[in-house]
Amino acid sequence: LPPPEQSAELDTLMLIIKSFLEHLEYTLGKDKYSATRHDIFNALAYAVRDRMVERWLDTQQAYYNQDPKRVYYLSMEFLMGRTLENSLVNLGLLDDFRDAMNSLGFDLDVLIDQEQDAGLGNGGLGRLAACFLDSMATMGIPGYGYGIRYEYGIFRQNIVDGAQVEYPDNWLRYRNPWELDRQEHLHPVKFYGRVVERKDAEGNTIFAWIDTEDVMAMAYDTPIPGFGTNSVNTMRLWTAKSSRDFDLTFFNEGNYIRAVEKKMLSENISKVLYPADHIPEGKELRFKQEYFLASATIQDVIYRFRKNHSDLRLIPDKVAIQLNDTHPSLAIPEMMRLLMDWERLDWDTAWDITTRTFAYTNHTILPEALEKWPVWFLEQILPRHLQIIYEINDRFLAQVRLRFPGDTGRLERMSLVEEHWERKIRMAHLAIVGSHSVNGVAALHTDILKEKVFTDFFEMWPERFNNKTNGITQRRWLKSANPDQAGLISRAIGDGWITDLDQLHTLAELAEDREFVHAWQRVKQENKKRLADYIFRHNCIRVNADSLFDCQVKRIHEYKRQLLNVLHVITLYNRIKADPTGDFVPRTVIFSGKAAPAYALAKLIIRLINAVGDVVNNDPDVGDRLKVVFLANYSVSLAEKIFPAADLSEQISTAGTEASGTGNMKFALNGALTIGTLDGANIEIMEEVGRENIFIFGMTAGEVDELHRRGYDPRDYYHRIPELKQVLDQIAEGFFSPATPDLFRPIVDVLLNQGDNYMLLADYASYVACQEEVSRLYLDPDEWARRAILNCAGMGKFSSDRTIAEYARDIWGVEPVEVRPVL
Ligand code: 26R
Repeated sequence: LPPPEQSAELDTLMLIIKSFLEHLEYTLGKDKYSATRHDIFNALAYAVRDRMVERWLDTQQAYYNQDPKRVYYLSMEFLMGRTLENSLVNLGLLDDFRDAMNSLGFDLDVLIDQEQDAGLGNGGLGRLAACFLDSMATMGIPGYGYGIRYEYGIFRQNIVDGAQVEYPDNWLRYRNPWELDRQEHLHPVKFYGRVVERKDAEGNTIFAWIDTEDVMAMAYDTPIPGFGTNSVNTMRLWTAKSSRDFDLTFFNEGNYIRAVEKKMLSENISKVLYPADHIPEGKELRFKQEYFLASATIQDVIYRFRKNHSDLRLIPDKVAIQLNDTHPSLAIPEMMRLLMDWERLDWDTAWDITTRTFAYTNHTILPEALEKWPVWFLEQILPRHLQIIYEINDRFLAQVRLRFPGDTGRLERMSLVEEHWERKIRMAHLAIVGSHSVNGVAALHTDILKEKVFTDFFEMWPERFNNKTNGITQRRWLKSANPDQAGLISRAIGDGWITDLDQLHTLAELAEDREFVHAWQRVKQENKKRLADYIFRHNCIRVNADSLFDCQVKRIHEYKRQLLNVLHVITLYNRIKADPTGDFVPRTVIFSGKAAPAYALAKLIIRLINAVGDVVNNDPDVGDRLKVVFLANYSVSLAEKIFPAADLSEQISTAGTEASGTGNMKFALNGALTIGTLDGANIEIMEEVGRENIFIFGMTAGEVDELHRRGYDPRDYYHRIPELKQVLDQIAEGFFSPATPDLFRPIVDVLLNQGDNYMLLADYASYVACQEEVSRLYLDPDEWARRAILNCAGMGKFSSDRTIAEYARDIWGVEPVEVRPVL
């Protein structure tokens, strides 16, 4: 770089161009003849990264010098999506880079749209982690994301003959320009082996975990720039590298190929993200991944702490560790192991440090999604940790016995060990006992944790339980994803909302302003046209951009009830067929979402959606009054195209099952109205936007419980509601699958003969009636827009900035650090 006097004179534009060209030539070794589109993207990305690195180093230096308390966010998933546009937005360089690339003959928007998503997550939990990183950086909170650098992220979903087909997501193929490998940050992670007891010089017992197979964890760092600040935080992802020990043990045996094979196998740990979402996997490799993250991270945390401190008892004053669900909860026994076996602290001291450092967030109450690992996994793979977990359990149960003498049922319920025919460790119990804070992710969810899922623990430690309602970052989900709506808002109320979302409240006054309302409608219309184009290009379906865009986008799961939506679609279809010349409010029903590859029923639901689409979309009686679209490969970048174009947001889970939801917030922020149940954060959205500005239907969580208690028979509804019966009979009898009439029978079977666990039939009538209200309102575009504006105006609470401020204050005890640029 030229000296500062000179660089100040050089036009910003010229500097960007120079930097881009230098990277193309010297980093990538390409010229204008040989550069591929990937080279162009990568050269651009490096030019952007350079502009983060200085602030990054300044930030890390400031943290080192000021030595504030730091937060470590441990997560098996970080669903980051694309990085280029977000970095430019947060650095305030979007326009400069657009101009610079323009002058070279490139369209920045095309380059932005060319980036591969970093899809290192399944859904809500992983995307929440990504939003939290953005908020921590923006607010200047010294936070680190720690995770795994999977070589393959969430699978790519293709739709072939209506069915989901999975392909590997080889996201690193054209290199990842955002990361820096840190060859020097290496930690050994041990597996297998055995534990022996020895005596030290003073006669104390020491536990040695020996004869282990070690894998090295190597760090890759990605800068996380805050918006409009000098703070740039770090996301550190671990990759598995074979250790030299493999060479020693196996190469000495003289079998070269077997030795190389062993080395390769050890690197499999970070190969692939498990695509399970809410469905149990129970696989040894997944268990190893979880320990790999836990061990490498805790070693790193202690190493960083030790750079400034010698007294380990100060760890809780300088370190907060947040567990994103139980997936990284082996970090608790790992911390105990390191403090005792390596640092030689006694149990009580180590336990005090550990519990004051850890905090646990629960993200689901579905029983099948609560992690339990077979004891024999630990016996074989982590024998020392099993000892420690047993000791934690013994001491814990002794406490329970003191508090609740004679209550053996309680002991059984609370034990970390589930004693069935296969003994298992209950990871949530471990996380609760080893933490000082347990939180749910929406008010209702936290209440359910206290009153139903972890009642015994709540009775023992009520002060440990707290709520942190989820949030989303408005930088990505409004400013970048929906620049036209963002621009309209900023022209009307200024751009303070970008870092203070509560300022959207001011929009409420404009909901009555004719000019603003019309501008709002034009923005939505343009967004819908863009999505209609996308649909035509990808699905060859022409949709009416004036129709109501009715969207349900999220993982496919029975509890989220995409099926209920399908039942409504078929009902509409039948109504049109029964009265082909009748007046119907035109709708385009859009679905998108992946099913876990092993979740047969979820995959069948995808086939049903596409089969219904085939019938509906090709029926001349229907015309453009109803279309059904399934958009393949739902991802962060596809979501960024859907939310801005949505009129209606479907949030229709059975009350009491969706912990929070975050898509619900993204839709409302982008001016969609919600049709939803009183579940998760929907309840809080209703409180913010007003009961009259949201479409609520169905049973409450209490009523769901009550109906279960009374005895629920879905067939009552089937026999009582003729339209419902017609729809179910059509599905069962092959109306949508004439070539294979029995194809969808299992779906109807689940609803009628297997108990309809998520009570679709009980909510059907109320849902259909509510959808009629939706259609009626859509006939009044100004009233619709007024309510949409009020929804957007009410979204202030749902910024992840608010969520993070609450974690920082109530759980972590951390404060923002001011980062002055070092000259
Ligand atoms: C262990 C394995 C089976 C597994 C279970 C569940 C793996 C992944 C999950 C995903 C869960 C934890 C999840 O993503 N939960 C979602 O978290 C979001 C963020 O808090 C919530 O908004 C959303 O309601 C919830 O389903």
